[in-house]
Amino acid sequence: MIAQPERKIALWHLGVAYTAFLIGTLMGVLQVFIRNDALQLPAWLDYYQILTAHGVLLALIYTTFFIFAFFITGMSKSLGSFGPKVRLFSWIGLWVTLLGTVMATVMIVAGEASVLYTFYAPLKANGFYYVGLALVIVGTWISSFALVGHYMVWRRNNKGQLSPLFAFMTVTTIVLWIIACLGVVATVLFQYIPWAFGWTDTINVELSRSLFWYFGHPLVYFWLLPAYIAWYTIVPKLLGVKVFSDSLARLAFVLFILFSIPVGFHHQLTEPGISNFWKFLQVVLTFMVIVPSLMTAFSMFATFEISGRKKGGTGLFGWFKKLPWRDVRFTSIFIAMAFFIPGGAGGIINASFQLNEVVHNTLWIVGHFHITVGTPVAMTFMGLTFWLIPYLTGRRFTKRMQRLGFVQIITWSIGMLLMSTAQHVLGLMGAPRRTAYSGYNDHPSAMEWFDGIISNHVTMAIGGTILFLSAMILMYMVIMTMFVSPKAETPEQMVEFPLAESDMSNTPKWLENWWIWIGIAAALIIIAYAIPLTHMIQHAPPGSKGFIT
Ligand code: HAS
Ligand code: CU
Repeated sequence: MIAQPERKIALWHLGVAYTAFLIGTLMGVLQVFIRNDALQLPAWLDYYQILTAHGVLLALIYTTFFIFAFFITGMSKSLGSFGPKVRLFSWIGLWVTLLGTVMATVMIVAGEASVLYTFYAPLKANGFYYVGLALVIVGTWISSFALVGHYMVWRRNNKGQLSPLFAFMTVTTIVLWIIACLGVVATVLFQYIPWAFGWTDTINVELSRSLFWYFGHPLVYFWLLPAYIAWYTIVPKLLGVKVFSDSLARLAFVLFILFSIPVGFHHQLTEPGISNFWKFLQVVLTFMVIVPSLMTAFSMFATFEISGRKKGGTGLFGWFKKLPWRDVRFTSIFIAMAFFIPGGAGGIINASFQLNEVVHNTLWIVGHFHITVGTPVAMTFMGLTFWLIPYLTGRRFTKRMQRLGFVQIITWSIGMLLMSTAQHVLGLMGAPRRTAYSGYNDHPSAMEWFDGIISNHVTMAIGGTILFLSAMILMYMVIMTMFVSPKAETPEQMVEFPLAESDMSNTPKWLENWWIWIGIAAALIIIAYAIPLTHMIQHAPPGSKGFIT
């Protein structure tokens, strides 16, 4: 059991995370009903406002607070208790991030920031919305430095040793996060804030988007890597085996530092102002960043197979039956992984220069991110929540809760399957995204397109409703395990932090030489971005004044 102060910090993070989750999922279900014309919003609420709240609260706030709760618990578990400074800075980080969150949320609720979670210029929000976002980033940096400080103390006390896998992966994710944030910090501080407060009249739109996506793509790996940490370090424990390969796992993570940043143009393939050469270069690098995910898939299959064979599974798929399906901590994560197969394949389609023309700005993309961040990542986090909260509160994870857990993950899977399949198909038929009104449903001939069972806005709404139900079950479980479930009294009732053993005897030491990786990453970033960004500044068209929806 980790020390009480860390438990408290982690629980506070989880409390904020699930408050954001509650509001965010409510906004989600409103979303699919409006899309279906089944709901007319009252005059004081607007489609873009709830879409912004949905995106910001789930994709940015829920994830971030959950991730830090997981990191804080895992770092204390694997490296030992935090010193007083690390604790202090973790608290300050929490409060600053929370302050920023509240500011940004108030602005959204007040209708002053209906700019969606990508806050593309020339859509313009109240200046305090951007200040709120900046505080969120600063807060996460403070929390990050606290964790890195904890790691450095450990390294000083354990000279020449490789750090435990959990800590290594946490630091990798933080390094990635800090480098990624530089882009969004630059655009928010030097472009959006002066523009929103009226200190400058116009904004360089293309530059702001490019700096945003410099951050926006690695942002998705900031969500994904904590899920991968669970896949690599928690799943083997649940299966009763060791980590398949410590060095493979570390190498995969290091590759994310190298290749996840110089790829942001794959979100801007349809935009003018960036020449094809730079788009193509970044597409090539995007295909490089697929490699560590394929390595992860390989590792997972190897882990399953080793554990299955150990339990007597024979034949090509015999191991499959031997997996611990009755353990909701495992089954949740397994389903999450399974969703990532089509999710990742969709990503490869998006990244393919020409195919992007077909799917860009359609509901296909919305389908894509609901089966990447919305299931592989979110459902891994749910599977972790089941034991993380009772572990931190010292309460039991009762049989009844475990059964509810199954209901929760199965409803989430069915809801996502219906909703995201409908979104993918509708997208291919041309249904646009990021828009309240498409007009397609009005035209009699177009009606037919959208009448298929899967390609139907009703399917999407049914999926969305099931998802909301599932979210409410999860909220119930969160509240129970946080405040109500009986305290664990016997050792069998105690919930453990299932951390697998990792054999580091063959792991090369250079994998933990951060300066090598940061250096190569910086070089790749400069190659991919220096010239096109300079062009955007030198040959900028007249700036844009800004629009408020
Ligand atoms: Fe993406 C747009 C390309 C991964 C999230 N992506 C988005 C947006 C979001 C998002 C939020 O190139 C929308 C942004 C917006 O609002 O405009 N994406 C990729 C590529 C990958 C990828 C190449 N995306 C993610 C992840 C996300 C995420 C991860 C969140 C966490 N994405 C794009 C592109 C766009 C885009 C374009 C812009 C589109 C446009 O035009 O606007 C890759 O990283 C994917 C690699 C993954 C794999 C899968 C490996 C499989 C594994 C599972 C193994 C399973 C097991 C279980 C072991 C190759 C690891 C076995 C089970 C059995 C049942 C057998
Ligand atoms: Cu991307």
